[in-house]
Amino acid sequence: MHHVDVRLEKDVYDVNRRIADSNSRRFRAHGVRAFDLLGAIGSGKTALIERVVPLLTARGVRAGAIAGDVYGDDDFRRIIALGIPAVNANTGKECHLDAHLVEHSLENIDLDRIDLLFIENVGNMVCPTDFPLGAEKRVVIVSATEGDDVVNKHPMMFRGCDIAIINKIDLAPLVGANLDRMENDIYRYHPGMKVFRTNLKTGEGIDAFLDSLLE
Ligand SMILES: Nc1nc2c(ncn2[C@@H]2O[C@H](COP(=O)(O)OP(=O)(O)O)[C@@H](O)[C@H]2O)c(=O)[nH]1
Ligand SMILES: [Mg+2]
Repeated sequence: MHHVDVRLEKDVYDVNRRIADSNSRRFRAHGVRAFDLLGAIGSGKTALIERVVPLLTARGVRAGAIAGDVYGDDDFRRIIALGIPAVNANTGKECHLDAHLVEHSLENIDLDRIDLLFIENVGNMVCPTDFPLGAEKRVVIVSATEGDDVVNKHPMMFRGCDIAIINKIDLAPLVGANLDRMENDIYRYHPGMKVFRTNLKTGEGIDAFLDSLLE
């Protein structure tokens, strides 16, 4: 029985990987750069999209987004308010997006009308790690209010991502979070990782992040 379970799990990952590769080819065929945004509920994934989209528009980059959530359209509404094309992707009860759901969402977004696609994953620090979506880079956002041990508790998340953001730095003093500890924990799990500290309420730190994202 145990062998069957393990086998099944491997198949699920293999199927996801194949569809992710196909998504990736599709993005490239349309000249779209896709980025997977990961992090806990409330870490600042949607806030990041809200901050970055006007900067992209100013650079002549047309953005679009897939809003991934278990339920509802709260994020979708915030993204639509930015005036960019967006698709709402509800997982129902799954704690992560998968490549197939992204493939399906792409039926409702015209890739020829955008240059860049944000895929906001379901708020979760564990489940999404095993499910690549076909994005060029994975960005993980943690916030000071999650506790400065949050990085240490999630090695797989930081190993699997390309860029890390430590957000809500304005609140660090209020919750007693040691930002240096968070950053050092990131380097321990992922030496050489690109790390940015942001306050998404004010936009502090966002330009440096954006340069790195687009490089
Ligand atoms: N003080 C402060 N609040 C923030 C910051 N970034 C996001 N928030 C707030 O945190 C809450 C959750 O942000 P949201 O982007 O919805 O998180 P998501 O669940 O990861 O998409 C919202 O009320 C944001 O306004 C920040 O840097 N500082
Ligand atoms: Mg959100």
